[in-house]
Amino acid sequence: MKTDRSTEMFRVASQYMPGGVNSPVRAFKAVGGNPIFIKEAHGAKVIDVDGNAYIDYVGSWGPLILGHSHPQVVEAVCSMASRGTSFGAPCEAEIELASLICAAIPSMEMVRMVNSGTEAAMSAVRLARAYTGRDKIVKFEGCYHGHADSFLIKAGSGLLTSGVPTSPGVPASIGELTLIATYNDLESVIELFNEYGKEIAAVIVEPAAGNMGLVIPDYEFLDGLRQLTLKNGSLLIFDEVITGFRACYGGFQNIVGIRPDLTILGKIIGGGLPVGAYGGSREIMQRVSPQGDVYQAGTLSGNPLAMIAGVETLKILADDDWYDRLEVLTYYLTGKLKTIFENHGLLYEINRLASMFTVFFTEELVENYTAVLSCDTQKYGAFHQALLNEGVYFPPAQFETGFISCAHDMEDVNETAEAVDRALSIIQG
Ligand code: KE4
Repeated sequence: MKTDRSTEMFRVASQYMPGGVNSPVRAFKAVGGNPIFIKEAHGAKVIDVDGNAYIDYVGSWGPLILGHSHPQVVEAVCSMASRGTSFGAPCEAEIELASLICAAIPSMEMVRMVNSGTEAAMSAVRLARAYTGRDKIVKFEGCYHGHADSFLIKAGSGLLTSGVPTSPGVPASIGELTLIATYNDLESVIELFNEYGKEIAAVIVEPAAGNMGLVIPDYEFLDGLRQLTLKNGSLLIFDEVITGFRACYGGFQNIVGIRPDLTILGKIIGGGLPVGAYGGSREIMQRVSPQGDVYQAGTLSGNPLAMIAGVETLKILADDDWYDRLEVLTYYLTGKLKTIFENHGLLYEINRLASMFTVFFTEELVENYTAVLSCDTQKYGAFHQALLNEGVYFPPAQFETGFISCAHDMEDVNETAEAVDRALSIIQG
């Protein structure tokens, strides 16, 4: 692929923005080479500034479950924009989106809209601390809940990719309030509750972990968290920023049948525009200002463009058998990839859940953080670069999740499989 314009843009961007990007994982540091600059995107494809088209499995890191530039979403956003982009006052679209979310996720009796998953996660933790009168939280190695100080302790996603799971700049006094446990290891949580039980405000967890690459939860682990928090008067927070409306029309909680006290959403509910949300029981949520005393605010929270994009996206997802189609297509893709990797002598692990998947460059079963760390990230980098040159855009980091959209079809999947076969031949030499 000729990518001269991307290379030049990256050079200029790097003069104005740290690392030439506005979010670290986009910089391709984990896979080598320069990031491609995207000019436009339609359906399952992105097109870079040099005119190269790629089958896209990043999907803007999850929001684009319908595919890029869905006509109904674009039309709704353009129509709204012609009537205003932000009012700093209530609008009907907020009610529409809030009611759709609460109807789809029964544990969310009330919801507050914010502008990112980070903002939703930090607000939910503040609310849990106020509601319980406690300060400590439990999070899991390799899970990522955005970049608020409390979460940048042994975090996943870009921190894991950069090899700095705990970020500088987080005061020790804050870090000490975040207790770390091991994903899918209930015993590691029991030990923390035995020592700090009555100090723990909340356990925050990705019910299916997407920031180590995709790690599937053990049901007993999730159910154990629910029992432990109930027993100790702590809240259980499900971070469904990735899984919300991705695994089904609602939360992953709808599938596992576990009712958390608070849920965090983002990505899909904004249809590709900046959004986040947190919600839970009426009893807990009524503590949020101005109804209650727990302060949280935002200039663009509930802005009509993100709301209308989210409403349109959820309405489309609700009225068809999209989730069945996504499941079948993802099953088909990962089955073909498994065979192709084996044909190249690579017995790699491929985790799949609904329309999420990760090819782990390790032969170990990947059920926890330790197994994730056994991945050959160098080889993943070479694979990513070779695949990009074959016109397929996988996540530019081993510790991220790939996404299939409603716009992908069998032709895309077959083209992808052929491209993977060629890329493996190239890197295997
Ligand atoms: P944002 O602040 O990026 O909207 O959401 C933070 C967040 C919270 N919780 C979960 C489970 C998340 O996955 C995220 C953000 N996801 C990453 C990708 N794994 C966003 C991509 C990026 O950081 O550029």
